[in-house]
Amino acid sequence: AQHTLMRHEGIECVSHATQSLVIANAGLGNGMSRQQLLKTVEEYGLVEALLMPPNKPYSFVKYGSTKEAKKAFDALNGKELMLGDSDQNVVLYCNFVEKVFWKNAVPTNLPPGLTVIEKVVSPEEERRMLESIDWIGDEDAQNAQKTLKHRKVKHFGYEFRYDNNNVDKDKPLPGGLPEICSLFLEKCLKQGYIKHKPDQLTVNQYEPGQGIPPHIDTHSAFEDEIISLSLGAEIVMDFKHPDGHTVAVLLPRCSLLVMSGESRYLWTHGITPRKYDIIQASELGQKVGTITADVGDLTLNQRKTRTSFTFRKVRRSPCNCIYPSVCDSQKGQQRQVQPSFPHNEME
Ligand code: AKG
Repeated sequence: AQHTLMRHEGIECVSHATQSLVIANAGLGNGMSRQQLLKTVEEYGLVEALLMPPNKPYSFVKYGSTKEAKKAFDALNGKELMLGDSDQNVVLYCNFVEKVFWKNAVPTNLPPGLTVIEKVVSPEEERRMLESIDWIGDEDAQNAQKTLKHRKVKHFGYEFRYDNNNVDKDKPLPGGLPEICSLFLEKCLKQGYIKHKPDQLTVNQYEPGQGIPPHIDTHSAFEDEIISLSLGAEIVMDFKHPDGHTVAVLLPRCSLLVMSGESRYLWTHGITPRKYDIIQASELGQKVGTITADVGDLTLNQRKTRTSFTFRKVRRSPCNCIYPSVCDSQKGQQRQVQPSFPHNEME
């Protein structure tokens, strides 16, 4: 049965011992981390390569010799293992393969107009900004704070309405943006990250397992340049072009995502609700950018509570961008080709 399963995946297993094994139930797709698997397979010999294809329930390991691979096969085939610190057990199944291979995706570029700037706030600024958001104090402020199915949300400056995906431009919220944001926004203007001072802020708080559906911020609601500050933890955000091309972008803690031009107007952005992100092991916690399918270097990163500050400028005249197929200003009330916020997001 194992052989058939592997054949379905285009993996040719052989019955004689070789230097390489495919290990089923030891993949990123079933919750195994690179660290755990490496520790397990290293017990039997020198590991020349460990390939973990994204979202697959198996991995490949190549040993320095057939003898080592055979030792690993004998020890690991049928072995029960606890996944990380979860209470879930898996049984590993091994097969020999002639060679380990996986087509590495071509390195992906960030969507045009998108930049991620690292360390835009210090840990001290991060702490103060997080403390400035009072999630429990003003439950009466129904307009400005909503518990959505997938995350906590609070609005400043103007309320973003998830029923019509727009803002009431004539009804600014009292108090404007929190004072602590002024300094930060001044810095963004001075450094040239943005050209216009935002007047609307949405603070989203995501617990592990939560996310935000893929969407394009309504063109008629906001100007170009939407920026999002990631506080508390890093996360992977998925961008998708209408032709289906997707790019996963790692947003490190204390980094600023700037979406402008094509990435703001044409690509959807969203966060898949899950507890782990697949990221490059060598970039853990330090580098920004796209996650290429370098299967020799992927691992799982456990999510933690992330709070994002998304700043936008309310648009006062219709949008005249060069992407009419996704522009509500240029299509009247017609339905958008790209999904906006699904209307069932509220509880
Ligand atoms: C939104 O509120 O529309 C977002 O896209 C939030 C993005 C983020 O959490 O960084």
